[in-house]
Amino acid sequence: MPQPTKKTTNVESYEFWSRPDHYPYFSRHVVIGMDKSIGELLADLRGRGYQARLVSIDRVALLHKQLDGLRKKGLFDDAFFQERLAWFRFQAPESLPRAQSVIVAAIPRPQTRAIFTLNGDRRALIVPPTYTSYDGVQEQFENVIAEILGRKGFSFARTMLPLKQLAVRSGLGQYGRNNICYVSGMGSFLQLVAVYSDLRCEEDGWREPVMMENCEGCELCRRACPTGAISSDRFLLRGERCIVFHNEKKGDVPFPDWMAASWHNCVVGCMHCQRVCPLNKDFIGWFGEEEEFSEEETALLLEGVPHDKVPATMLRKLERLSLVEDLDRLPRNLGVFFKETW
Ligand code: B12
Ligand code: SF4
Ligand code: SF4
Repeated sequence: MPQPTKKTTNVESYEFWSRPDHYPYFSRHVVIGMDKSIGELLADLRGRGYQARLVSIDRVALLHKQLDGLRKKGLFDDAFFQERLAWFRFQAPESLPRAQSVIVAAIPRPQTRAIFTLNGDRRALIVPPTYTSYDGVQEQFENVIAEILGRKGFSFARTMLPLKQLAVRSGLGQYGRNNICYVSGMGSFLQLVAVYSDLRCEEDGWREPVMMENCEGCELCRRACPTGAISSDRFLLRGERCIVFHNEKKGDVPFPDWMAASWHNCVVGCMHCQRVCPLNKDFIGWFGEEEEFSEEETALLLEGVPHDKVPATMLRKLERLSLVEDLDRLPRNLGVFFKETW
C-alpha cells in the first residue's frame, strides 16, 4: 500500500485518490463545448436553487468498478454491505434503454426539530437534513426534470446508484473527511438526487474522488465521532460503526452493547460530525419544521403506539417531520434520551 505523501491525508492509496490541484475548493467546473441543451438544463436547475452536473452513461461502470474494488480489498463489513450497499444497480434502466447520461443534483436541505417531554424532562432533538420529505424531494426533482427535458423531447428514468461517488466524481461536490459530500454554498446540508436521461453527453468533468482542501490539517469531525467510524488509518467510513447504521435499523433490533447511550444525539441519524465542521457554520442554525410533543404524546411514542392508534393531531406532527415510518424505531431511539424517567 503506498504511503500518504501528505501528513494529514491518511488514505489507502494516495496516488490513486490524489487531489488534483487544478480543482480549487468549490470552483465551478466549466465543460468546454458544452451542448446548448445541457447548458440550458443546468442553468434552469441553478435558477431553482439546485446545483447539478451531467456525466456520460459510460461513467456508471466506473462507479461499479470503484465500489467493487473496495469490496474485493475486504474494506466493507459483510453485514453492512449486504444491508446498505447491495441494492445498487449499474445496468442501463429498462424503462430508458437508450439512456445517454446521468444528471446528478444537490438540493439544499435544512434540519428539523422535534421536542419531547416526559415527567417534566424536556428534550429538543434534531432530525438531520434529508430525513424530512426524502422521497418528496426526489419526486419534486423528477417533476422538474420531466418538465425541462419534456420541453425538448427528452426522457428520464430513476437511478439506483451510489450518489456521493457520482456527485464527487462529476465535479458537483467534494468529500469531507467525515465521508459526507460538500457542495459550494450548501455545506453538507443537502440531498443528492440523480436520474438517467437520453440527453447526449459528449464531454463531462469526470475526475478522481477528491477530499476538500479544508480537511487537510483538520480532524474535528474525526474527534467528534464517538464510535470510531471515522478512523485515522483509512478514509473510507467504517459504516458498521456509524450510529446512523444502527438507529435506522428496524425497531426490534437493539443497539449494540458497545454503543453508549450518551452518544445518541438525534431522533434518527446523527449530527456529531457535521455539527463541528467549520464548513457548516453558515448552515448549522438552519431549521425547517419544528414540532412539540406533549407528555402524553411522548409516552405514547415510547410505548410504541401503532400507526392506527396515533391521535390525529399527533399524526399530523409526525407527518410534517416524516417520522410516521419511524414509529417502530422511536421506543428504542427515544428511550436512550429518557433513560432516567422511562
Ligand atoms: C449506505 C448509506 C449510508 C450508510 C453508510 C454511509 C457511508 N459513508 O457510506 C449509513 C447508514 C452509515 C449512512 C449514514 C449517513 N448518511 Co447515508 N447514505 C447511504 C447511501 C444509501 C449509499 C452511500 C454509499 O454509496 N456508501 C458507500 C461508500 C463506499 O461510498 P462513499 O462514501 O461515496 O465512499 C467513497 C469514498 O470513500 C471513496 N474513497 C475511498 N478512499 C478514498 C480516499 C480519499 C482521499 C478520497 C477523497 C475518497 C476515497 O471511495 C468510496 C467509494 O466510491 C446514500 C444514498 C445513495 N443512493 O447513494 C445515502 C447518503 C450518502 N446518505 C446521506 C446522509 C445525509 C447521511 C448522514 C449524514 C445522515 C445523518 N445525518 O445521520 C449519515 C452520514 C454518515 C457519514 N459520516 O458518512 C446523503 C449524503 C448527502 C451528502 N451531503 O453527502 C445520501 C447521499 C442520501 C441522499 N440522497 O442525499 N448512510
Ligand atoms: S470537520 Fe469538516 S473541514 Fe474538518 S476534517 Fe471534518 S469535514 Fe473536513
Ligand atoms: S454520523 Fe455520527 S457516528 Fe456516523 S460518522 Fe458521523 S459522528 Fe460518527
